[in-house]
Amino acid sequence: MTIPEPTGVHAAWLPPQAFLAVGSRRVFAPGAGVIRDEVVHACARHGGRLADAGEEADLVLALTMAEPLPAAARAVLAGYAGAIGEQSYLLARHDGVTVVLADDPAGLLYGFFHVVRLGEPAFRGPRATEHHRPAVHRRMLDHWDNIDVHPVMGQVERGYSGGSIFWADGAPRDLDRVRAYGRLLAACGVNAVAVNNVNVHATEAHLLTDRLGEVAAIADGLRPYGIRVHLSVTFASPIVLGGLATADPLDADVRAWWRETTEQVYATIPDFGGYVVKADSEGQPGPFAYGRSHADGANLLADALAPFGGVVHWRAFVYNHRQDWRDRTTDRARAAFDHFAPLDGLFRDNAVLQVKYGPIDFQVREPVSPVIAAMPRTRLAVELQVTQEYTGQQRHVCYLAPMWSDVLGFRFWGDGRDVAALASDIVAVSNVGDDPYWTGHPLAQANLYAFGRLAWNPHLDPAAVLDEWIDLTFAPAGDELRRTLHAMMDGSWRTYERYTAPLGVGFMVRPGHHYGPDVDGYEYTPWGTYHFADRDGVGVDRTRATGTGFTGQYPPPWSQVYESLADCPDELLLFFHHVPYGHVLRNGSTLIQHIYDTHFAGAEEAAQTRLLWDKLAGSVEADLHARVKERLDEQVRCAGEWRDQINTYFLRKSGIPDAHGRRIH
Ligand code: GCW
Repeated sequence: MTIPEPTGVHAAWLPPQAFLAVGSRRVFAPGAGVIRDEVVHACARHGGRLADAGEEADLVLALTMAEPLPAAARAVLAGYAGAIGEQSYLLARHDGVTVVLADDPAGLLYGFFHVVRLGEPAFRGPRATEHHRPAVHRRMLDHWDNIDVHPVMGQVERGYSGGSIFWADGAPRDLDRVRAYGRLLAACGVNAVAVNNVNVHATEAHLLTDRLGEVAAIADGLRPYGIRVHLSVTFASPIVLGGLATADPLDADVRAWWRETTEQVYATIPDFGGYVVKADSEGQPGPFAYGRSHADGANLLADALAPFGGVVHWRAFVYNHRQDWRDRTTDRARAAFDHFAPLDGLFRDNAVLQVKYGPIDFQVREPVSPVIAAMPRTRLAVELQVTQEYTGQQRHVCYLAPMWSDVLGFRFWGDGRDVAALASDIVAVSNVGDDPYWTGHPLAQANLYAFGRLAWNPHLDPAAVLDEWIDLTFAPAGDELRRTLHAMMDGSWRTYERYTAPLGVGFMVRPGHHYGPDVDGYEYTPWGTYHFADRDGVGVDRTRATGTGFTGQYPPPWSQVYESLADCPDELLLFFHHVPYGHVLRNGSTLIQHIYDTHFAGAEEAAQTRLLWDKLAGSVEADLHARVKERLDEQVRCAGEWRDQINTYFLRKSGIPDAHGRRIH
């Protein structure tokens, strides 16, 4: 097989130069497959070569069961007591040889890319044996791709990188791009992909049956990279595709239909991963129509998948999107917990409840969803959003790894277990499309890379992950480029937070497309995303004492911390409390002054970011520089718009002037 390097498509974090250290060595890589191809390719470019058995090598990449193993590898294995395990690898230096050993091809592939990432240092000095294994078994990207171009959402729902890499003009695309994607994902540790939108429209429903061949082709493209394919299905499939009168999960014909259909799927794709389901959510069909629970719904599919080792990812994003804004007792933040916590223990082992990281919807700042703490007897997936729906839509620089690191490292209790430890899968909505840079904004590639790396090891430092990405993508990256990219990206999530909705209150975006400011855009709509600003204050009272009681969904100490106006962290204040403008924050500023200050500062930071990039003209590739520059121009414009709309809105509401007398309109 050749290395997929589609023409006209940016190499992202796998440019030829990133393979210099490996490709200039003598490499012993027995066995056919992707790794051997990679080594041959890299060596042809950089002057190294494949070593034969018995020959001296600088790098050994071998499965533990390979025969014969070179002496260095045998020594490393003999010196290591434990088992290596699935998807895992040992890395060591012995007698001047760098050794990677794994029990399975996936583990070896991850080990190979680890050596690529390390570059020259992988071949220097001694290195005691390191055992690398992923924190969670499944690290998955969900595509919200449609086959058809949806009249409102386009081809990729919430996609900001062009069309789908899987389909164009209603038909499957050439697989080269898919293979290149698989290669990039393997290099950052992702091992599962759901290929289509969770809002399953009429055409896409057929991927489960008569268009299954298209899914099989994608699976063929991704399989060599250790990636399994999953499919979003509509809960109404028995009706829509099977001609049955019902989709009732307890109906015998419905159960038989899913069983037989799933058998066909596995007959076509033996390593198929499973189904993803958005049910009873934003208009999608689900078990409620039949008076059944979401456990009934999920278990129906889990039972059909179980004989083949498949899983169903059942999304917990269930809420009333037709609520009356006048009704202050309904709180969208409560919905997932209210629906699902009572069902803990009722889901099958191969049903994975997929929970968005926050209780509302991928906002720039939310508390961690209390559902994650409430379901100890249920397998959970934590869902992140790499596509920047609410974080600048890949027009703004917004490096999200610091946010994900906070979320995955959050501890509900004092016992050391963090969110990552509670999750069996880590999932995110992909930000990739058929754009030549993959992600629209070239710097948004870093989010995709960082997602994979943090899903592999949630405790990695986001700045160190950024360094990895810089070193690979811009190999060889000079100090100035590295410093500048850190200055632009490390704090970019907080910068975005500063110029958009304040202190966890969320939304304030234009309804529909969700880009740019519109403070009251959602205030009198049925969507449940309100800020309740009036002349005296702003924020949502979610306390047990006087509000919606959402704070009670957290275990102590958080149920108390969030309940208390004095103890609630500033950055989440307006998520949990309705607060007067004169309220003094823990940082010493009044609420209103904090709003003004952060919005002036955030917009200014965006302008500084653009200046930093301007200075890099000539030191990065011209097209890439121009693409980022064009996006930064828009970010600066948009950040100014946010600053002015938010500050003006609150000045007019409160009548309280800015202490520094800056211009507010
Ligand atoms: O954030 C919202 C998006 C919808 C999306 C939904 C979901 C796929 O605005 O476009 O639908 O979340 O997560 O299901």
